[in-house]
Amino acid sequence: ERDLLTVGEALVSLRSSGPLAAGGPLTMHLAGAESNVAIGLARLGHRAAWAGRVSDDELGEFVLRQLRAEGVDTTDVRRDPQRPPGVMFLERRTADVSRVRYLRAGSAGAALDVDDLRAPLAAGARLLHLSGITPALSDSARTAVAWAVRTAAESGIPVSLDVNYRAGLWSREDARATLTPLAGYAAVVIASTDELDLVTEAGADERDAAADLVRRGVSTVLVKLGADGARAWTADGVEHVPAVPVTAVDTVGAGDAFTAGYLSGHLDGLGLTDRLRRAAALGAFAVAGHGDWEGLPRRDELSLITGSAAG
Ligand code: KDG
Repeated sequence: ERDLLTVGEALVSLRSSGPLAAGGPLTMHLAGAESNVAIGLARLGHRAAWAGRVSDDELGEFVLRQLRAEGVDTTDVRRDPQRPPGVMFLERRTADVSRVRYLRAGSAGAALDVDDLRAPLAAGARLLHLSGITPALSDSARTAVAWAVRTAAESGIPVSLDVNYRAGLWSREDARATLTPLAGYAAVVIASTDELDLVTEAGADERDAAADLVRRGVSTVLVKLGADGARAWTADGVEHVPAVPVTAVDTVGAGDAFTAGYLSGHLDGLGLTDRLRRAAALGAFAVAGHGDWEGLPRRDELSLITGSAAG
């Protein structure tokens, strides 16, 4: 059985080391919040599958080859001969400021629909991971995510939902209307502090938002605090984990790494404290290296970053 099934859009990310308007070399990478999580888990030895649509061209082939090279199961990926790849530019505008520009409207990945998900859901998994990016991509993707969440809940597959609000894709009002009901089906909800009001009607106060989610059946609410670590809210109370101090060179992908570490700990049967420590360790690996996922550890590397005793 698969440990993790995740679904979303994988993107071709073109990274610049300076302002895009000035041109200059771009390097090509695989990006995508859910595929980042799948890679994080596969690196740690879990059986992780990613499902979605890719373009039926060289760029779709690039996406698949990257995932396969990382040991991610791509059996259920569909190739769409009609639609282009989803592309993003990641522009390093200054040393501290990066900007994202998407060319993904009408992409293969955005055309995801329920039929794409029947086989992977039927195959089963110990966890289903989704992000709030996918339902922002199209009506059919929104329907597909809602269907997957309900189907998983009915089959007893715990769902984790990372809010991952992307202002370039939809308004906060639309995100809230879609994500608040979905969150009620999730076992784990992951959000940064400024995303909590998108999964509850209880407002932006962290304690109130977490309490509302727990009341609605969510087991664990993970609130990401960046350099301050994270807090986990459960029916038993709240627990804080500090970030592991490292020299940060690139924070993109840190949230996905955090999620992968947490879910890895869950799959390994660790208690909450050790799950959080593994999450913090993976977040540290992600920020300490360039790229969304390239710096993530194999299992034997977990102890390279101090504080990550959760190996
Ligand atoms: O979490 C990192 C992602 O933001 C990046 O890989 C691209 O999935 C992506 C998105 O839609 O922004």
